[in-house]
Amino acid sequence: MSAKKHGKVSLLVGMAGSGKTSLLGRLATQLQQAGIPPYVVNLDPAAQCIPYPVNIDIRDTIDYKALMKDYGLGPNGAILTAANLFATQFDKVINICRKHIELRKHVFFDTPGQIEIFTWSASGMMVTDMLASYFNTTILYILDTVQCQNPQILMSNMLQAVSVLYRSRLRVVLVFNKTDITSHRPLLALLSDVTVFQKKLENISNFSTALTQSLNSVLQEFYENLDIVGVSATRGSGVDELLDVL
Ligand SMILES: Nc1nc2c(ncn2[C@@H]2O[C@H](COP(=O)(O)OP(=O)(O)OP(=O)(O)O)[C@@H](O)[C@H]2O)c(=O)[nH]1
Ligand SMILES: [Mg+2]
Repeated sequence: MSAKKHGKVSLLVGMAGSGKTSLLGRLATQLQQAGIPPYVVNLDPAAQCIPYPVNIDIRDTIDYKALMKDYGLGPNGAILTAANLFATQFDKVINICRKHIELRKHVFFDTPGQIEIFTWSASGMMVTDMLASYFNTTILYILDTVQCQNPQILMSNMLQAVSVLYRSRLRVVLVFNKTDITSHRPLLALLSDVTVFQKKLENISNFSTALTQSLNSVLQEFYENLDIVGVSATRGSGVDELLDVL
């Protein structure tokens, strides 16, 4: 039986600080309590503290600060180089995941804060393609609900999400995080109704409002085919619903 029939692989991607690591911590805790601990891979070489038990950690094999020093790289260059180096060994990660996925229902991958390092690099693409060829793979695109109250930030996130979808051709679930601070529901109305979006933009006047409005109209078809969930990594609300859609 192919590995695609067992367990699910989820890649958590999103803008810096959207809550990828916190959400993964919450998912891991909840699944652990339910008696089905996930298998967890950290792909962020610059992660400082990780609130979940990690099974495979890029930091165990690659020291990105040493890369900065040895090759005269800046932080982003070093993170990208770390990702490239790790990608050359990714067949080993796949083999380990294949062994574990039959027993564990979920495998989660945390990704670097600088979203483009994962979504637009050759190594990010390679990792995504390899995972997709072996496992049922979903991209969880994490959004900061508080920041997305600004329609232009919301639209920037939507453009990222749509580009991740078209580049990876994988299923994308939009996960509005930090709903303990503010609800994501008004944003759903904003996305699904172009007139509501237009109204919200009327209060903001700068050169990009017309562009933002046009983009929203173009992306209507994209939203229709998406699963959208609101969660709070801090409080745990919505996490069961998220697990249901995975
Ligand atoms: N109120 C609230 N804060 C949250 C939530 N999730 C994360 N945060 C906070 O948001 C900040 C960023 O969280 P992280 O989990 O580090 O976000 P990240 O996307 O992994 O960050 P990078 O890896 O640096 O991109 C931290 O201060 C978290 O405590 C949430 O659900 N509610
Ligand atoms: Mg993180």
